[in-house]
Amino acid sequence: MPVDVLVGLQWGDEGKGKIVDVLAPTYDVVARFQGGPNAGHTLTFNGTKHVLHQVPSGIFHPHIINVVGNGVVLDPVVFREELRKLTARGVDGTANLYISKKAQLILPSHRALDRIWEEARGGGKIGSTLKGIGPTYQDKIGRTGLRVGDILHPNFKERYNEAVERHRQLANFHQRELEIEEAEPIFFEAVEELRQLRLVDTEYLLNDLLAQGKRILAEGAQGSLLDIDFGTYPFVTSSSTVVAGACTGLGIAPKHIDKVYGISKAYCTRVGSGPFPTELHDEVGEKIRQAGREFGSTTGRPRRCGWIDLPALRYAIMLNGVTEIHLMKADVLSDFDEIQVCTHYRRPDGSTTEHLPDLAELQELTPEYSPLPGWQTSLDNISDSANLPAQLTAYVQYLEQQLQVPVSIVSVGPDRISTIHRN
Ligand code: 2SA
Ligand code: MG
Repeated sequence: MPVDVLVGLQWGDEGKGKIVDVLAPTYDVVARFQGGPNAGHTLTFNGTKHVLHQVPSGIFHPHIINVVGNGVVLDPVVFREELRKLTARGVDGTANLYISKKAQLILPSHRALDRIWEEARGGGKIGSTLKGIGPTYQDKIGRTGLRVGDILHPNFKERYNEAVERHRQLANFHQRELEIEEAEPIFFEAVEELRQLRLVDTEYLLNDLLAQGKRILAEGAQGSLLDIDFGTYPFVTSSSTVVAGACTGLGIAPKHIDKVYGISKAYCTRVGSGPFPTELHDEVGEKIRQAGREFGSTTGRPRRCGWIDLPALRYAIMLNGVTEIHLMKADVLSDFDEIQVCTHYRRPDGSTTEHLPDLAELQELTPEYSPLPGWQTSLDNISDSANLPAQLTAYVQYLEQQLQVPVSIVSVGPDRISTIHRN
């Protein structure tokens, strides 16, 4: 069963990009199955930091085929920018890159609508990345979207104009104009370049590769608690971020899926609005933000920070069938005398629950914590799990026992080499 899936177990930014980079050498294919330029996957090696948005994180390994699947929403302008940056760094991003003809296209008018709709929400803003994600998926589900394959047809411009006209009417509903005149010529230039790439039916490509015994790593974006169905709706993204999304977003049958890597920070963050039970509004939260450099890698927004949340992790593990956990950014907690772990929530009536309820109830819950001793020592230069401080090992073992899933990797720094494999 040669498809393994990697998903975030929290609200994104768990460190998925780094882990794909670490695991990539053992795979033949890395495929993105949902999301788009809202994602920011950070990879650090040989002293250089790279941030990828739409290009799969296998791109730095010349032997790997990288696939942008049908479940993705693709912005040709951002994509071209990413490929140019890679070229400037000596990486030929296009050599082994395939893009699904069924992926949805993000138009300049989708980006404009994202902003108009966010502004119209007033105090109830989602805190979207303003990359046009919601409006593009809305067109997809509404069966009015334009897909990558459509750029190959002579009537593309006509269909584009029809879409923009529809978007103009939606903007007018909010007494707003679209303001896309500057963006349009750049969009069409980028579409022209996209046309030169390998635009294929990636579901056939992937299943042919599977038939040849090739190994595929499906790279999730955002996190399980941002899933359109199971996340903290409506404060979610517009795609299926859980493992099931890999099947629909790539055209791969469930029987091919083997391992499910669940990526979690040693603490928790969220960027954008919405409930976050273990959020810290005090200096401890600020200390985590500074130590973890917790600022959005796409938008630069400060991320909200808090302690690890076991009920939320159990929920994500259940939804994804996680077979192993990778615990990220343990080094960020190196300077704390105590680490808090949320074990359950308390309701206003005094009763407790270990379930993640829906929005209204979630906002009324108070997290309850168990403290664990911190390790208060640097994790720099540790490369073997036997050399981890005893308190960190105890923390990891506590999580394993509470979550009933092995923690197979502990990450102790952003670099590829700061990765500790546990057996
Ligand atoms: P959207 O733009 O419609 O998907 O926004 C909807 C919600 O999903 C959240 N979201 C994210 N959360 C964490 N990380 C993401 N990627 C970037 C990063 C974000 C950034 O890696 O740092 O740079 O700000 C991501 N993408 C979407 C978003 O905050 C909304 O809550
Ligand atoms: Mg990110």
